[in-house]
Amino acid sequence: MINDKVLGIILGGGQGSRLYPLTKDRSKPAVPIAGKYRLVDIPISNCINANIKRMYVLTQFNSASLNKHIKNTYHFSFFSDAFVDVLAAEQTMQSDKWFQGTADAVRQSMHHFLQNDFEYALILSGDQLYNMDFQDMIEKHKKSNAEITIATYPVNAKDATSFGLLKTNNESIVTSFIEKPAADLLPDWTSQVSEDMKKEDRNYLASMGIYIFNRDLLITLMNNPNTIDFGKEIIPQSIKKHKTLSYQYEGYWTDIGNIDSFFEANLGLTDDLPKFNLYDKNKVYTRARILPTSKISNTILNKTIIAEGCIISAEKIEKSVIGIRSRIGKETIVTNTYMMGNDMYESLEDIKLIGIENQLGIGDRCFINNCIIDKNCRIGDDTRINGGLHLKDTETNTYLVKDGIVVIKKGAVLPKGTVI
Ligand code: ADQ
Ligand code: ADP
Repeated sequence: MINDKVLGIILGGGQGSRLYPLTKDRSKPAVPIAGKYRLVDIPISNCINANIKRMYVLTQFNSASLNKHIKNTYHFSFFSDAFVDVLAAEQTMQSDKWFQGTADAVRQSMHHFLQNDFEYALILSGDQLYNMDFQDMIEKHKKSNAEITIATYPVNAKDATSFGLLKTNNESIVTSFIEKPAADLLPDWTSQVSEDMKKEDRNYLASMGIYIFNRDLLITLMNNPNTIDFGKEIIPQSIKKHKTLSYQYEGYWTDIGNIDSFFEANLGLTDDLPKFNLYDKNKVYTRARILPTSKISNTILNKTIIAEGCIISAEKIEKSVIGIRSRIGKETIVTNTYMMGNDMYESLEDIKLIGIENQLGIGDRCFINNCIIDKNCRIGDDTRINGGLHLKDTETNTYLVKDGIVVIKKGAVLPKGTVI
């Protein structure tokens, strides 16, 4: 089968500064999403669903939670050659530098990749939410005899400047490419798109940052140490020399690279018909935890996702995602919030020792709106957090406000009666 010849390479993230403070203590691929998953589960699951079972996750720094998650989640049969390996920027005899960019990350890891038998490298971004059929993309790549294939997505003029844009000929072969053009250059970059896309004014063809490279070409390209990024150098320099196919995708796809888009993507899962469907025959894999079911008393729930192992006595939870092992106290109202949950339960003895008012989770009579609560937070009774654009961007030891969204930092303790 063709996909036995594919190696998945997941770009797990640079400094992750756009997702700070969620990336303060963990690498970007380990950031929790959708109540029970990690960011890295999305590209890995897309690969597994396409029968691509050998993957590397490249990350700028190693974090205990990423390694633990990968180790505990992706164990394959003894008889299989499948694996998911994390490669963190490392010092070697050749290089003492962190990954300088996406191509540099791949270059510095080539010696690991080349230990495998593969014909195609599928290079993926680690911070996108989507469900794409890589099998079809690989088949089209092979059939067209391309050396590179770029997955592409029609976008509107407002979004177009944030992406690499390309133009193709009638055979979907890429003829020109520009990385994140200035707005005044946009009129030159419209493309032929389907009638449906035209109706939505999505007339620009954006690179999704998802690439297939033939093995030999990737080796050649990586031999040039002056190229740092795929978008800035490799792709623009390659299209004239190497046949590059555009593989157009029109399903749901979103970048979750900053706090605002991360928040929207999570809350979007609570829609009646979410654009990203977790209830699909294509599974999204994550760690199989042995957790009890959630226990809920006296709570009005509306458009809310609740993961396993929660103990909830709130008055109301609306348009929110409540992660594993969350605890929410009596008469509390939670709206438009992503609560990541907890890594552990506390015993009654623990709680007695630290004081009932300091236990994990959200206390009684709280009001929480427009908020991301990272793992293992302790939010005291009568706390009021009302996020929104009336709040200025700011940061304290326990929280950060970005674009009106209040992010409570991992492990933060908010004393009783805190007001934000
Ligand atoms: P960007 O997303 O802006 O544009 P970039 O910041 O290079 O590109 O990130 C691509 C992916 O690689 C992200 O998942 C990121 O986390 C990861 N990454 C970045 N630096 C890394 C490093 N040093 N080590 C490991 N991983 C790293 C790219 C393309 C555009 C395209 C968009 C689509 O350059 O042409 O339109 O993706 O989102
Ligand atoms: P997840 O359950 O989201 O996959 P992790 O595996 O990162 O999260 O974290 C759960 C882990 O937290 C447990 O496996 C355990 O090792 C660790 N843990 C358990 N008790 C505590 C504690 N009291 N403080 C911090 N971490 C703990």
